[in-house]
This record gives sequence, structure tokens and C-alpha cells, in this order.
Amino acid sequence: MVTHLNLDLNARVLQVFLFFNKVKGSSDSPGKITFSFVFDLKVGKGVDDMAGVEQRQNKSGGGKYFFCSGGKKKEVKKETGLGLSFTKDENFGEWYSEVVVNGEMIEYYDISGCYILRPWAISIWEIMQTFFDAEIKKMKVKNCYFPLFVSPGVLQKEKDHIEGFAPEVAWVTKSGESELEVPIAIRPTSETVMYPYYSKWIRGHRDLPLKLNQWCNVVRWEFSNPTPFIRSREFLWQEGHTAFATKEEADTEVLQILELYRCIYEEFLAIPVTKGRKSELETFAGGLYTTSVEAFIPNTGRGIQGATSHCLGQNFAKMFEINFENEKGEKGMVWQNSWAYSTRTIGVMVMVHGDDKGLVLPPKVAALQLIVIPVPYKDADTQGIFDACVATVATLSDAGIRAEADLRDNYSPGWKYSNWEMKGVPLRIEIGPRDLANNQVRAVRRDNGAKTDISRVFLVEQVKGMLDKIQQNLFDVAKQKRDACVEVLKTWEEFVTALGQKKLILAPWCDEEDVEKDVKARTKGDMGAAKSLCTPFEQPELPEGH
Ligand code: 87F
Repeated sequence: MVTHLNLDLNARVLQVFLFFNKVKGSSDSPGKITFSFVFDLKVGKGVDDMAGVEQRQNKSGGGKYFFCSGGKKKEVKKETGLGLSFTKDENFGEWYSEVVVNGEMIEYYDISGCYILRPWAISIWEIMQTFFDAEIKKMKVKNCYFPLFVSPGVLQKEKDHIEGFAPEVAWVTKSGESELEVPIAIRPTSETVMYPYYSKWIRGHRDLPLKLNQWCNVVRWEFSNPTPFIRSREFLWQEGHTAFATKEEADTEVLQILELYRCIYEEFLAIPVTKGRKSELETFAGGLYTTSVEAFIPNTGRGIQGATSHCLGQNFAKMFEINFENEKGEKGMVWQNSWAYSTRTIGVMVMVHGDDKGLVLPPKVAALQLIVIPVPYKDADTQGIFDACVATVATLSDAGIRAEADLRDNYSPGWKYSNWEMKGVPLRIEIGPRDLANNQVRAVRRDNGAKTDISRVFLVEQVKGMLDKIQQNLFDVAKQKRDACVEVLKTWEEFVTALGQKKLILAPWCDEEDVEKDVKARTKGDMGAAKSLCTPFEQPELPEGH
């Protein structure tokens, strides 16, 4: 195991050891290797700069993407509109934009950073929402809805933490042609909207805990490369805001929620994530500590924050006077948490699993888990094949599998294969004359292209088994790819080299704000500055030789 930070710069060594000692002795988690930290490249001018893509797509009205990019463009199957012009490895940014559009998740919109979420994307969101909503209800969280608009007065109330975010707040200044007397902000998050009412509703210990959640949209006027799902100016999320009598209850909930976020990523989206605690610098300014799940995109070499669960401590309670009287009649301040995950989850899923044929959807979140395609030949019993397709869908649907048949007569089977591959449907079933004669179907997996003939007698069990295997395989492959990018290291030279190689770095860490700023400053340049992701709760096994 890594036991010390040994940055080779002389001036640094002493400082780092000092911090290391300090952290080692902290009361937070004594004896644990809390000083290992995951770093990656910071967003900046870099590998997946998609600003250019957005401009071009907006200009072309969307839908037609055969523009040039440094002579690297490949025009494929232009006549049918099928296929992608860019490969994932050659031009990740263009590939991503094309996949989300051709896969029918996104339509570009005429306001930069805003996107239309089409039913194919929303159905994924709804499946995750159904799971998460049921889980938080088990925890006695209640849903609510607060207004979209924020008065400048309350927004100012938490000016200390809003300061850094102020440029991203969008304002309504007019109604019709007349200027509003007081401009109104559009919520970028709802602390200031909700907490004045927490102050009103919480009086005594019997009003606690107060656990509210809302499913809504928020607006943050981002300026750096807008990217569908990943960084958009308006996005969908759930935001949970809870208040407790004790810190212990708040601490427990932070981790319960984080576990649900892990579940969404790993068990629904088949994406491995790391649970951990954010650095001082990356902690939400209004909070006490921030935990997160962090995913990794091998193609960009960047980590990406998947979701956050904050313990706010009593900072907001102080600001908004959220007080209560305990059993003994003593006055106290509440302990608060807030937590959120957003439609970013869908973007991470596309980036991790998508391939050169388009989207690859994990069965658990796919609106359609299986598509049945008739493959009639000239003299074949076409009606018999169509009937078999309809019967197959009925059998599978009755068993709870999301299945449909593509019986359109204006497209060839080959065209349909490509179309459903582009949309990422996990399993395709083909039924041709030979299948009909043998009372079987042919199943083709989207994740690895494997073909299996299945007797219609065992259809449901076999299909269920295959969907489970696809789900597991997507996770295993994503984990292998991520793990292959992890570099455990100790020295500054190793750090800089690994950063340039798009690695996910696990390095000893003291968690001092100044040191993190310094690391950022010293890694600024073409490759983009290093950004800390988290101190993993579970310190991963070190590879051999370390
Ligand atoms: C942008 C503009 C204004 C992030 C912002 O993570 C304010 C903010 O407060 C802002 N961007 N944040 C932090 C959000 C913290 C917190 N809110 C509730 C969460 C979870 C859900």
C-alpha cells in the first residue's frame, strides 16, 4: 500500500509530509488510508471539446452531420442515413453528438446548451425515477414541488456560497415589453427557495425529521462546452432536502442516498463508480462535507461526478434560522442534507457503453429490451413468419419483457438491424423461413454480436437469461476498461506522466485546499489541469509491484 506522498520537488516534500501527518492523525477516519485520492484531467480545452459540434449542428438544423472536421470525416451509408460518420476512438466528441441524435435520444435546439429530450431518453429517465422514487419513499421521504422562480432577496441571503455560482444564475427581467420592477431568478438549485419554509414548518422535535424531495428542472447558464446530458443549461434532476435533530441521523442518510446512487449507476446503467468524499476545494461551499459517486470515461481519460450527497451541517440552519425545541425544551438548530442526481446519468451511459454502431442500452433501463424482426424470403410463408413474430412478442410481453416487432414493410431486414442497433436495443430476434420450420428463433446480442438459435419452447427462460448476461457483461467490460486506466503512483513525475496518458490516478493525498490549487496550477497546459475526484471510501487493491 502507498504509505506516503513522495513528490520529488524538494520544496514540496516537507510540506506534503506535514499534511500527510496531519491527515493521518485526524479524528475523521483514524488508521484508514484516507490520503489516497483519485485525480483526473479537468474539463478545459481538450479531448472532448464539443462546442464546435454544437455550433455546426445548430446551424445545419440538426439531423445532417456530414460536415468536415480536420479531414477526418468518413461518410458511411449516406444514402440511407444509417451508420455513423465518426468512430468513438477517432473523434469522441463528434461521435457522441451523432450517437445521441441518430439514436433518437436528443434533438438539437436553437438555444445553445438546451436540448430536446426525446421519448427514447425520457423512458430511461423514468425507469431510474421509478426505482429511486420507491426507494426514497421507503425512507419516508415525501415528494413536493416548489416554484421555479427565486426572489433576489432570498438568493442574496446565502450570498457567501452563491458568490462563485452567480454568473450561472439566469434572470427574468421582462414581462411582455415592460421591465419587471424586481428581476426574478430561475432556480439553479432550491436551497434558498425551500429553506425559508423549513424555518416556518419546523418548530419542535416532533416536526423532525423533515424529508422532502422534488423532481424538477433547474437552469444553470454554463459557459463551457455545452454537451447533451453532460453539461446543459437546463436539466432534469431530483433534489432531496432533509432536516434532522442530530448529526448522526444526517450522516446515516448521506450514505444511504449515496448507496442508491451507486445502485443506479452500477445495477441499472451498468457503470462502475467509486464512492468517496470530495476534497475541501470541491466540497459544496454551503455544506459541511460532500460525498459523491464518480464514474470514468476511458475515451477522454476524465472522471465525471455521477451524483452528490451532501451533509450541510448547520450552516443553512444558521442562515435561515431553522430552529427547534427538543424534548427537554432546549433550543437547537437542525442538521441538514441535500442530494441530487440528474439526466447527466444518461450521458455517462452513452459515453461508456456506446460503440461505432450507435447506442448500447443496458437491458434494465432500455425502453425496449428486445426487437423482433421478420426475415421473409421471396417464396417463404411471409404471413406465417409475421404471425410467429407477433406471437413471440405476445409471449415475451406476458412474461414482463419489453418487446416489440418491427413489421414495417417499407424497410429491408438489414436496414432494420442497423436501425435498432443504432438505438441500442439489447437483443434482436430474427425469424426467417428456416426458424419457422424448426420452431426456433435467432437471437443476436447488441453488446457482443453473439448469435444463438433458441427453441420457441424455452423462449422466455432463454431470453431472460440472455438479458441478464448482457447487463452483467456491460458492467464487467466497463469495469475492466476503467480498471485498466487506473494508475497508482507516488511521485510527481509519475503523476504528470500518468495525467498525460489519460489515466485515472490514485495518489497519496493530504486534502489541503492550497495543495490542490497548487497541483491544478502546476498541471495547467495543453492537457488540462488535474482535478481531484474523491477520496474513495474503499481503498482499491493495489496492482502487483506496488
Ligand atoms: C449554480 C448557480 C447557483 C451548484 C449552482 O448538489 C447556485 C449553485 O448552489 C449551487 N451550482 N450549486 C450547488 C448545488 C448544491 C446542492 N443542491 C441541492 C446539490 C444537491 C441538490
